Amino acid sequence: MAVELSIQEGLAHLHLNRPKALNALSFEILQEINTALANIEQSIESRHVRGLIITGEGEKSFCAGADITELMGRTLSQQHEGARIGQEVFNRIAALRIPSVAVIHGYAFGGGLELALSCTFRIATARAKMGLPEIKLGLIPGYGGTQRLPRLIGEGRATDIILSGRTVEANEAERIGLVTRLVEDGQPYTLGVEFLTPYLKHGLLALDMARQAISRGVQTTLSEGLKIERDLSTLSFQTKDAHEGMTAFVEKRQAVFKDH
Ligand code: CO8
Repeated sequence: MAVELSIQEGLAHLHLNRPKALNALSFEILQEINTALANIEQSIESRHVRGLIITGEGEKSFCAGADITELMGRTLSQQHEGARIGQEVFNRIAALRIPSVAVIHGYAFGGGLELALSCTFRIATARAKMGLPEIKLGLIPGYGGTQRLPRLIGEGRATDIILSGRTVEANEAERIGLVTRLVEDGQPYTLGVEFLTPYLKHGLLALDMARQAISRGVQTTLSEGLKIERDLSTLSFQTKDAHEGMTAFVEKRQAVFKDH
């Protein structure tokens, strides 16, 4: 299997293991990710998982994108179906109720960057290089890049990156908000754990509602967004975690959230 899933200490680890092709995403790998996601969703429901870390095998690459050799000679309807599948898999990652992080320690191009864009966070080491080079192949992104990138870094910067197909180095990626944080070189999974840990002490319900308010709000008007915030904020008061959080504050102790 080119996609390895392990679950330990409340964290799911999705590892792309196809280093000979720089972890390029074949359609089989997309299906494997989909199967792993079903497993992760179940583990979230049974409260065994509170965070997801995605890494790629080898020193060189997180993921070099869709498998270009597979994309050639296909019919229009096959390409359309391929894009639908890729978008569906990445939407599934974006919709997880838990925080997720892609650890970019080398290349993240095309579908590889789109995979990272579907995560809640992206961290990168100084060696990371990323971009959406589809334009150089005579193509445009098909797994969410033209939609998620401008929402993350703004239309102007996204247009530059997509229309030039240029490589964005780690420093620039952090400066423009494409990656959440630059981190020292290290074992990718460990880097992911170190990054996610501070978020995981919070209750999943509040984390999910905050993410929903942000992601739904940025896609609408300010007044509509404020209504979404009002509703979700009111809802957050109804949870037992909210009772525990406020009680713990008054009692001057650490809150223990149980995601209910
Ligand atoms: N697909 C297939 N194989 C790949 C890919 C890829 N995306 N990237 C690298 N490889 C393979 C190479 O062919 C090579 O294989 P081999 O050793 O058998 O020749 C091996 O990985 C190592 O690659 P390089 O020797 O090229 O390594 P370098 O360090 O010299 O270069 C690069 C690394 C810069 C990453 C270079 O490999 C490269 O430019 N790769 C392609 C990057 C790219 O264009 N990605 C975007 C692909 S398109 C896409 O993601 C979305 C399309 C829209 C989908 C729509 C759905 C239908």
